[in-house]
Amino acid sequence: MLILLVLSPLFLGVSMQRTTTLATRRVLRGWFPNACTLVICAPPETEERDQGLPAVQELQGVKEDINNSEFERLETQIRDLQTQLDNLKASVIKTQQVLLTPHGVIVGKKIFKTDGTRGDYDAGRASCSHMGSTLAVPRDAAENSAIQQIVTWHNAKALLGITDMAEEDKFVDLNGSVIEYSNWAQGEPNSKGNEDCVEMHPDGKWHDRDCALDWLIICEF
Ligand SMILES: [Ca+2]
Ligand SMILES: [Ca+2]
Repeated sequence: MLILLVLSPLFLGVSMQRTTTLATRRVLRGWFPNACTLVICAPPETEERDQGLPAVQELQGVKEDINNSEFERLETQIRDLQTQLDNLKASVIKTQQVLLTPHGVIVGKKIFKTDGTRGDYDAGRASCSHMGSTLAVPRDAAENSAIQQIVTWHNAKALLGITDMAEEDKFVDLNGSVIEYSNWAQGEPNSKGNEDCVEMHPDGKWHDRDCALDWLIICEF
């Protein structure tokens, strides 16, 4: 009886602590089989859980508040970054326009440019690719006119990014798509010999020619 009186505060203390684990209680019960009457004084397991629920909900609410706050902060950061990116893009385009003048021509969203490089079809493709661009392909009269300006300045004939290498008389761009705009000179294309490439003359007209010839290389950006 004396032992039980001495141990009572211990068991009561243990039962009142939420951090006491079920495993700990099982061990204590194993040590003192008769102490079950004391342990039963502790709140039943279900009662403990019920009392704990409001605290968990409160914590969950705090967690959600933090998450929402973090989400809003990230949203604001993304918007700021998007604005900075848009400004940077506009700045780059403007810089290109300045740097290209008077060596390039801007038409719509396209820029046609040459650095005076000359070469055949393979060299021309490689040269433009080296600058992160492709051979010029006029898609309409305005673009054709823009390229013609450059051709006239250089008083040369320029290579276009158009061929009928894959299928005779089927002229495609560098992506393999059949061209929808053309400005052939009278009698062209006539595929004399082996003419699978296209050149532009100073008058803006197109001629199919041998791809091994030497042309002014104009790239588009
Ligand atoms: Ca041909
Ligand atoms: Ca021809």
